[in-house]
Amino acid sequence: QVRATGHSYEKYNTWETIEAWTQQVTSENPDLISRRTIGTTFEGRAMYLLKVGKAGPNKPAIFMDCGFHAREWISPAFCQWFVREAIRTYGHEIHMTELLDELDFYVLPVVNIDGYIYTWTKNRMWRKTRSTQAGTTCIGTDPNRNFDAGWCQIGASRSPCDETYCGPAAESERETKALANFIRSNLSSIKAYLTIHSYSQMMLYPYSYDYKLPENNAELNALAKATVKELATLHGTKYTYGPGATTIYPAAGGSDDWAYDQGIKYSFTFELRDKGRYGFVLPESQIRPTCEETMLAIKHLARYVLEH
Ligand code: ING
Ligand code: ZN
Repeated sequence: QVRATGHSYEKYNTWETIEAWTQQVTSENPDLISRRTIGTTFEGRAMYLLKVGKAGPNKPAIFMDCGFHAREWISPAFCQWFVREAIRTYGHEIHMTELLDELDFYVLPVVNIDGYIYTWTKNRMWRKTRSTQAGTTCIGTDPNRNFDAGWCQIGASRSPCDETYCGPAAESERETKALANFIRSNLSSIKAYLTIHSYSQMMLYPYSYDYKLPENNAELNALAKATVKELATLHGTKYTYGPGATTIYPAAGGSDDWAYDQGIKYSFTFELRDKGRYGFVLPESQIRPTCEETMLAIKHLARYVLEH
């Protein structure tokens, strides 16, 4: 099943191929894309972050990451698709042109690179990082239980062998530390935080670590409602939306809650297709329709953020 090389937007790509793609897409589009390394993974791989937008002074930014959980392959596929659509339509489609003229998108194509590779080589259903620690033979922390937002208080496990292990401390993972450090360093520009997961077809906003509602709950609810309505216009795909704790399940340590509490008032988790028929093993034939409809959602959201 593993292809030696050859990137395709309509196939799932290996990390090796995605890494080469980050280099190529950057060198071929220097006026729109720059690449930097924000850290390294537990196994020592570089974490690449793409900045997508037309250069300009003091631009606001939207941060989007993919590939928190190793087995959610449609997520990295979407980040790649987003970058392709940005470069393909800039200067041709007025909405994308305006977005990239006025905003920068920070795109982190795969957060949990070590885990992603493990799903290609050893276990397709792996979720966590691949970090080890003294005192246990169990491997990995759930990166979406590892942020400093009600850390490990609910919907997370303190047992290293569990799928929702919160880690020995908040930001114990090199991957979550790198992401959090980047966001902390760029808080003045980052207006929205988006994190792409699968599956369930949901658009979630804070909080997940508590049943309390965010201060701008009414606004986030209206924005989510309009965004999922836009998404459905293409193929009729239905999303539910709402605060994480009551819409999916209570879970502490998530990146969206943490980003929100850092002051990023538009913070969302997307759970892409499907609703369980294929689950994490979404067929490659669904990459295109899933990414196309998700593009509508992200563009709608970005436009809203730009105007508010
Ligand atoms: N779902 C998310 C998870 O990490 C989530 C749901 C979102 C939890 C936001 C906490 C905060 O469990 C998937 N599919 O990973
Ligand atoms: Zn996930």
